[in-house]
Amino acid sequence: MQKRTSNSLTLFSIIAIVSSFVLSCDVQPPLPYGPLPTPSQVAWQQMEMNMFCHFGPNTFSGNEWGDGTEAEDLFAPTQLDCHQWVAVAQQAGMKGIILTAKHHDGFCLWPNPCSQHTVAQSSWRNGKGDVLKELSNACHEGQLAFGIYISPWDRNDPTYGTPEYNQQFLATLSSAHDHYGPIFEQWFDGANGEGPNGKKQTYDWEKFNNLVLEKHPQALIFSDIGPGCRWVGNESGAAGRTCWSTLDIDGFTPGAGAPSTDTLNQGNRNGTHWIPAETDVSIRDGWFYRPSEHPKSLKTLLRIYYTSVGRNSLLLLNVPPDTRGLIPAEDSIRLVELRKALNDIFAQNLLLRGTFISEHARGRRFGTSHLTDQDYNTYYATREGQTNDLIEVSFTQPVTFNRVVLQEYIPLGQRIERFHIEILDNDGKWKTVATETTVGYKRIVILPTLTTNGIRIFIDQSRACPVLSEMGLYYDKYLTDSEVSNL
Ligand code: FUL
Repeated sequence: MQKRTSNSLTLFSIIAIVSSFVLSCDVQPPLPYGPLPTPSQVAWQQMEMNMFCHFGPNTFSGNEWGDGTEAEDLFAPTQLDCHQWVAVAQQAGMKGIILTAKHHDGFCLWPNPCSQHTVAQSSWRNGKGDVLKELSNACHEGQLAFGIYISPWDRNDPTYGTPEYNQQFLATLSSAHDHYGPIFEQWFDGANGEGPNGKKQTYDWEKFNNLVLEKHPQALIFSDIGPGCRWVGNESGAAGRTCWSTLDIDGFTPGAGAPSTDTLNQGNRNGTHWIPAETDVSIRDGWFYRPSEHPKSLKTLLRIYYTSVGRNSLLLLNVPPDTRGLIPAEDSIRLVELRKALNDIFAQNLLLRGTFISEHARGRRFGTSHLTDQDYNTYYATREGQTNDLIEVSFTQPVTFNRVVLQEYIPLGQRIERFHIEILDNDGKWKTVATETTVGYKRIVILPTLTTNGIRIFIDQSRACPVLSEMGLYYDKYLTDSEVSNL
């Protein structure tokens, strides 16, 4: 009897040891893969939508590019109220605002001591006005992040086109970065035209970047090639349907030396650096306010949302203040409509009504329950080395949907490179309804409206075991199927 007990105990211990070994193998988090985002890049991507404000002499002249000869007095907003800009951004659900502190015309919206072409030389508020100060304070109060666009191209500065200009530009950067922080994003325009003396400048990008990061180590630097985030390659609001957050930058520069716009649009599958795409596009035709222009329709803005945020990119939507220094009512109304539509569309994840099974879950700790828990930091994963998978969800009552949302947990890298979606047809057969490539931080697959009792997501190819934070099925009643058929 004694012997039998000890035998069963031994057997029990062996089983316990083996199963705890198996379980512990299963419950280790997945290993990171490839280039990884910094915590600031992850936080930036989670902002999803920010507001760009083009404001300056062009607001008053109606030009898109001033030539630098504009009189300082041209800049004369009559009712500037940056709190109103912040309120509009908040209502739209945006998380930050980036202001054109200096556009190509060289005019500085703050009293930059290294320039003679600034608000201090204008009669506006007797030369005591400072838009950077007002907006950075308003953002701070409204808990929005504050960023600055400062154009290296300067059509006013007499030193432009000489090595002296780079020193001058560094001093300008210092002035803006010393007084209005924290700065979450420095936006460097790649445009590089001629200065007042007809010369072009060779920019010292390394020094420019170093200065920004010295002053604000958390800031993301935008340029055609980062290093924080990259231009998406167009100004029409569309990231690539395939969109890697990784990019090869060795041997490239911002501007004329940048990779092709197609590459910027799609990233590089084997890219050496994590440089996610930012989609900058204007709510109106131009970047600056013009009374003859009007905001895009709600449907167009929704499509832009799908082709930017829905394609692993951040949307930087330009909303230009007018000559009063206020965002016109028609733009703010449109943004409220956009927010309401997005809230409606994504209010209800229909997957919550379903029952999940998956082929290769990495144990319960990384099981399918995390896919719908609305917590980005918990995730589903397959076992190490398992680079394809099938996640099936069945419903007792049919569901009607037209959007599928997938989110990878990007702190561990971007992995998925091919997936397809099937639904259960009326005749009980599985039918493929989408075949796509990358996922990244967020991928919204646009489908015609479908009603089904089952859906399958096949991860067909992944660079390492797939790691998915969230998954959702939604119904968008704002756009008809034909209005999104080309997305
Ligand atoms: C471009 C500029 O030339 C436009 O005026 C605008 O500022 C846009 C965001 O970037 O390169």
